[in-house]
Amino acid sequence: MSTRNKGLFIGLAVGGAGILAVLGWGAATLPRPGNDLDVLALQCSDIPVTDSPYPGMVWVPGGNFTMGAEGTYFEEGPAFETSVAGFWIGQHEVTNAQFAEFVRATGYLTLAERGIENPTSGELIPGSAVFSPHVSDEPVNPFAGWWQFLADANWQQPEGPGSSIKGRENHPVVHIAYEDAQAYAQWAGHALPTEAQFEFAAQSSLRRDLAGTYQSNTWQGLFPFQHDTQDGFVGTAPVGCYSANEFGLYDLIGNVWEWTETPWFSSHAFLDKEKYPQGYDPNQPGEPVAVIKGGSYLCAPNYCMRYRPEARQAQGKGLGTSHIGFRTVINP
Ligand SMILES: [Ca+2]
Repeated sequence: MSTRNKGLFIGLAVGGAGILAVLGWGAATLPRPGNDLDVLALQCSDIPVTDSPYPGMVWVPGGNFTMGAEGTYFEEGPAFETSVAGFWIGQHEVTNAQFAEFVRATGYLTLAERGIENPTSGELIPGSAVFSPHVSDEPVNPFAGWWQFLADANWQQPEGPGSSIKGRENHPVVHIAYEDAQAYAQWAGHALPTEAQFEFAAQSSLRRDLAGTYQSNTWQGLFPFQHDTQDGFVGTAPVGCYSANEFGLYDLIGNVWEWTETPWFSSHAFLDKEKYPQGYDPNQPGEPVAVIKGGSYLCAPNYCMRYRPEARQAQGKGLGTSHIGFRTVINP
């Protein structure tokens, strides 16, 4: 095993529930899945300014709905009837520009900047997990090679040293751990959505419309080997490139996964929820885990059909990656 692949086991939301990826440590030069490769980049329209007391927020009237689904992935079931009260929610994912404003105002350092603990040495190493399907020469399993723990990767340099968010100001911020998302939300006087709020708001959000036109930024082709980019993007897209849903919300499906404040359990019917206030994922026991929603630019039909409102994924709260971001809500 190369030094790069010395066993750091971290659960990553890459598709299959609770995949354990073996991340290498290092500062390898990676292909840059940012703007450079967005060969078909769409002309993104400006997001309309809403008539809202909270800039950038849209009112979602509450209601009853069927949450969850059956027949696709186990963790989405069982479906059940529930309701949510009305709430305000961000029109789009929090962007790099918005997160930069928060950092300018507070001096906040994200978890990736402060350091992630190497479970082998106990050392704190600044960095994050970057999707990099071609860099791992010794994958322990076919999934492991897709992710690399890259020293000094963080929201400001999403592909590590030498990369930047210049030109990506309107892209969703990534490499955001749960506490980072929560810190931003608190600063703004907002909160993170619950899973039910996200799912309710996303009900009319689509991957593709009836004409086959892509309505969200996902993966087309055989993941992770071939990306046909019919939706216009390889990596993240600027927020608002696709049609808004019935509530006027963009990119709930696709682009980046989004944190919710809801602890993760492996099904809606999990019995011992009170016993695990920080959630429970058998693939990473003892690790606080939250539900992330909406899927990302890496979700493909052959691997991760989680570009659907009812889809859900476990994510360890201590790790953001290059395909997880967030948006916020205001609960009146
Ligand atoms: Ca999203």
